[in-house]
Amino acid sequence: MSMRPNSLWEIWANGQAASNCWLNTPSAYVAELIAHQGWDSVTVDLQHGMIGMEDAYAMVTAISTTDCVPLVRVPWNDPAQIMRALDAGAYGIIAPMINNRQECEAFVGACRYAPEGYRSVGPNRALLYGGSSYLDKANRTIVIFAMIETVEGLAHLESICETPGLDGVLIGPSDLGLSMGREAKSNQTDPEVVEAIEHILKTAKETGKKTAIFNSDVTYAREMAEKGFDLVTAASDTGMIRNGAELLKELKGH
Ligand code: 3PY
Ligand code: MG
Repeated sequence: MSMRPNSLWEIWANGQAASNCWLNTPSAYVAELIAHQGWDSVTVDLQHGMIGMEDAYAMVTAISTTDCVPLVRVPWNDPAQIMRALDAGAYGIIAPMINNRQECEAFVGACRYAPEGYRSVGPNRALLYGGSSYLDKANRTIVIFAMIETVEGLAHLESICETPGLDGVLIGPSDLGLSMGREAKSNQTDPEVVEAIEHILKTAKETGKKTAIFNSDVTYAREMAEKGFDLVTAASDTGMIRNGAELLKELKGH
């Protein structure tokens, strides 16, 4: 039996941008509901939001009732958390705040089995989800993104992007803005931050890496896809609930 493919690779081979939805809510049901909407991938966020590793197991399982690709943002560049998320069946790992080559190499190593890395063997649920060739194929199937969201990461961008085994970089516009002494917000229009975002996009592409960006607005996310990003976050579970709650204003007539 072969390993279940990661459809993100197919989307990229076709020159398309993948649509991603962000999950902050510790709920398998919410994860399942969103995965059924047809997003190419969803990201279970263990860094911010309210989700713990136990919640993440149930969420990743719920997501796998669909073809939606389960990604996990780990709370930090911590091999222990990365390995647990992978063993639960995450088909992609996002590590926050990668600042230099050394941190990036540690990240890649935690995600890859030997000889490419030092991921420990014990795939458990990942074997059920991925299939019996998981051990042989995981290194080439699982997608890993280093987040560029600090001035230090920007300063070491090229060497981070050149790290062997890294698949792509993901821009965190809020932290990036804050780190640059600008406003911490998504959907950046600040010229200095926009310039940095474009620089990251160009450098990552030149080094053959995939490019991803967090956004909280659908129009902005579409623009990012048109600029050439390979994966765009366009919405989150909590954002959708907040938008839905605006209906109360309609009810009240203001
Ligand atoms: C940021 O904008 O800093 C992020 O990490 C997005 O989640
Ligand atoms: Mg961030």
